[in-house]
Amino acid sequence: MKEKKRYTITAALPYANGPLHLGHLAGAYLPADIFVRYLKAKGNDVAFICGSDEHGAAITLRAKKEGCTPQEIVDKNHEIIKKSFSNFGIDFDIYHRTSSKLHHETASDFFKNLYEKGSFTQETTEQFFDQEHQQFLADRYVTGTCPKCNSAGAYGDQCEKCGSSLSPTDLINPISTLSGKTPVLKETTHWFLPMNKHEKWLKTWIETGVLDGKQQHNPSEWRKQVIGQCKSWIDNGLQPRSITRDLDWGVKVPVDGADGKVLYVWFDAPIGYISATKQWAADNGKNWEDYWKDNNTQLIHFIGKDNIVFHGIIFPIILKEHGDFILPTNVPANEFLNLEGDKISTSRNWAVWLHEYLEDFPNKQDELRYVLTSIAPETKDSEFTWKDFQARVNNELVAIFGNFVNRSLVLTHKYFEGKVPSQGTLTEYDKEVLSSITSTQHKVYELIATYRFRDAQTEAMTLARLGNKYLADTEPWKLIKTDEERVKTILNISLQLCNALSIIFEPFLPYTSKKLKGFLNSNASELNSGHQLNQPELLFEKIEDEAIEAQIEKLKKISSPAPSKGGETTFPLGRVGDGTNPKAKPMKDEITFDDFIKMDIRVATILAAEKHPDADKLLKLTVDTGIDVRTVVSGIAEHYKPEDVVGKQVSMLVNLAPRKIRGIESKGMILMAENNEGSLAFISPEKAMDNGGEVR
Ligand code: B3M
Ligand code: ZN
Repeated sequence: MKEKKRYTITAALPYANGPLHLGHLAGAYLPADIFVRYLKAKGNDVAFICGSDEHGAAITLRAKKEGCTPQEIVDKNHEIIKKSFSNFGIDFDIYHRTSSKLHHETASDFFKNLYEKGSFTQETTEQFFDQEHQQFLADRYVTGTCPKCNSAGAYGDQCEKCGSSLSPTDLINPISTLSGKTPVLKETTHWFLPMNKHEKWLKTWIETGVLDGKQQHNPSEWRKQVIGQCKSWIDNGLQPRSITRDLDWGVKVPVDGADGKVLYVWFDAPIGYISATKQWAADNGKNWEDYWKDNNTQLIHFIGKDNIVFHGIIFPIILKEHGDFILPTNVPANEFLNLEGDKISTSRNWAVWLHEYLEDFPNKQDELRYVLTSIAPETKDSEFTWKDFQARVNNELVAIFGNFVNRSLVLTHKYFEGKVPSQGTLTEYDKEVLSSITSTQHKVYELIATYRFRDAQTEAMTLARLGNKYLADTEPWKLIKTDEERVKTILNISLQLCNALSIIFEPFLPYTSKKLKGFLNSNASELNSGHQLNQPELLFEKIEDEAIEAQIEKLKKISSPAPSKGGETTFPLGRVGDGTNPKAKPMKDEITFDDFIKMDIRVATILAAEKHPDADKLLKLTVDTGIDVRTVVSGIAEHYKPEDVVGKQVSMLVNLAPRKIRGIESKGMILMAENNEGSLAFISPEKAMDNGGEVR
């Protein structure tokens, strides 16, 4: 027998400043849960750790807005979030919280340990201060233009456009998002983690998996984008990072003279994994150190891509500086899930909230789990649409999985009083079907073990498909009149398949699996002949058009209009109509009319589009400009699929000197508008126009 292994599996601690939406589930929690259920099914020793991240400026700001204390905010949201997780079967061993005493002690001790070792530097610097709100501004609350890529709307800690790590003072034209005013610089003293000192070992560790001369992980098992992001951080040069803040909410800095200062939320939050493990161990008679300090334990962090640097670089530095702690063996980060053609935005309420989903679709958590895993953003951003949700539920869960199970059970009740018939003599086909049970399970587990949950679920579904095909091919309902023995064999095999489905689907669809085991009246790995089945019900119900239309309507109604559409909005950065979008880039230098008319802008139609063979971000477009048909290379591939742009009328700068872009000559430039979050839109004439029409 293979030796059972020990695993510490963490899922990013959600901020307790609002409820959970689809993107959260798809990003980190569902894959983590599938992985843990699989590990546990294999008999491993697993601690599945999560909790609420209850500190940080976002929470104090929310409290300010709602006129209550930060504690009230986190108390309320902690309960809502915890309930959503348990309602969706995300089966943590503990769901802890960072406002707990145990966490404050643990984080404080961690800081002290590093402080006494001299792992930090102390610096007095100037930081942005909002005079209207009389407070220092957290990095996220300063926005401005990125000094590296020049795009507007970069945050004080990071430009989401080019991924550069920034300091608020790097920003061009900084603005406080609290007051919308330009903040002033004021002196303050903080502790810094000199990340630059750690570049060397980090680089080796990330790139080769070698840590202190030993192979600690296998980088080929890490997702490319995770290694890529970490490497680019390191290659750009790591900077000392301040790990304390001027704030009165959080873990107090345990050093004399640090009044009014707390640990930076990203310093204490990952330590939350450790304090949660301590609590769980104390509650369950375990030793927490086995899960954090034993080299035989695998530590795996499930996160979204915006958290990569913290789990791939900063937390490992902190753990290694402390000493004795293990480092993660993998950080499976997901990309983002979009919703109905747009980024999920909590401020615009462009989201599907988990608790609301369950009100509208009671007991349909597995339907959502299924769809979210089918479209999991494992290697690139993906998109949830209600129509796709309906199609996957109706065409796959109902028509394939549910239908097969139902037919098998109903026929057994009809012909054999609900008792599993004997297997009899097997044909080659029967043997093939039976053997696919083991081979499918094997493939599914292999895919889960390598973090390919989407493929794993698709593979599991092949077994239900096979079952359907087997019944359609063998037609027991016809044979029953002439060959009852053969029907016994067919149904025995079908029921074995149903039973296997209940096992193989458990990590993905735990509620369905439980229901199916109930119909089969069994928890065993195989069904014996003579075994009595229970009366079945339908495993899945069809989702009607009206339910889907209602969801689409709801989304449109309750979400604030996108800023580009104008109107009243809850967008925190200023009202549309008063000309105060603080993320708008400063105006360029004045030009004359003669400068302007040098640009020849025309209406053009995109005739064909394909991905650039050598660049993910580029599309190669064939365009009718009314003057000619030509090729343009356009950096829109992250926003539009080739098939979505064909036929579009656009505005195009046609007299731009031709340039070679990644080996393809591009003549002209398609004009695009960009909104605050960096998504792009074509500048299309408001009605169909002749190609070649001038834009002036
Ligand atoms: N709360 C950020 C987030 O939810 C943060 C994760 C902490 S993990 C230690 O994206
Ligand atoms: Zn940038």
